[in-house]
Amino acid sequence: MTDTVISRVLVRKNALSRGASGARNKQDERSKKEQVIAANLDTIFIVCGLDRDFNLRRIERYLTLVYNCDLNPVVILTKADIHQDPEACVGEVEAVAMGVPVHLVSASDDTCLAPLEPYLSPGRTTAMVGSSGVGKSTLVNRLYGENVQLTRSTSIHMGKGRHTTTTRDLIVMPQGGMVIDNPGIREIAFWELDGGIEAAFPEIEKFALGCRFANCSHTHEPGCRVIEAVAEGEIPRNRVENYLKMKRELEYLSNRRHKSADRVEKERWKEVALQVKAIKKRR
Ligand SMILES: Nc1nc2c(ncn2[C@@H]2O[C@H](COP(=O)(O)OP(=O)(O)OP(=O)(O)O)[C@@H](O)[C@H]2O)c(=O)[nH]1
Ligand SMILES: [Mg+2]
Ligand SMILES: [Zn+2]
Repeated sequence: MTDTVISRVLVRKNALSRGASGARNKQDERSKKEQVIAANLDTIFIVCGLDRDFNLRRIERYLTLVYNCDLNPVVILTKADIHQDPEACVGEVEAVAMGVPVHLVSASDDTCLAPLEPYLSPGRTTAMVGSSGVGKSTLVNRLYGENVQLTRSTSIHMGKGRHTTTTRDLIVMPQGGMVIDNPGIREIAFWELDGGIEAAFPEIEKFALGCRFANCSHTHEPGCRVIEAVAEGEIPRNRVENYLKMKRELEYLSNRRHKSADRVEKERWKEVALQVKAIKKRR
């Protein structure tokens, strides 16, 4: 144990939250528990490897999560050295992450780190999220200039598919800023419903304004501008599918939470009614 004294607790300005993990396929359980990954953040690095990890739909999901928490995402594509055309991947990500900075990181090139320096300036806090093995800790070490975090290559005795980072670590960087290295995220469960979908899919929201029905579900309705846009190749079909899937999921979560809030309220009044009855009886 180290001798550490908490001298002051800062007010939480913002937080990156997700639904509690470990409740796979149990939406009900998951929707009851919030897991705060980190708080008081300036930037979220969504770290993806340009290997089998590369997946635009997953990036859209991360963006929705980050926007739901009203935070600023930056996409970091690692392992550019093992991809034949990393620039093409940057283009693909930029097409689904409108206006979000996208940076390439390659093990064989240190100049790629320079564009990341502004995120590390004094007073700034950046949290890293991404699957296990994408190179979050490797990136922390390279930015730090020293091996402060254990990485998969330095822990050779570890079995495949295991998480190398198992704790959430806040690292004060030599640049003056702070970086939070996280264990790999296996499942991006949502917690908040707060405009993330609209922010992550601005062009779909714009097309939706042209739908005939205000409550159009963009699945079968006549006069649906979104369905039209897909047919005309203006939006990729799988992007719309992902959008609809996440929208349903978030609405389900929100409904569930509101329903349980209603139930709590009802039970409270039931309790009050019983007390009133008891008082009346005593008289
Ligand atoms: N070729 C190549 N390999 C990389 C790069 N970045 C990281 N790696 C390798 O990817 C493996 C995983 O890196 P880590 O930094 O441990 O990954 P992590 O994201 O921290 O993983 P968890 O802690 O399990 O979440 C290691 O073997 C790294 O050497 C890169 O840019 N290029
Ligand atoms: Mg790690
Ligand atoms: Zn529609």
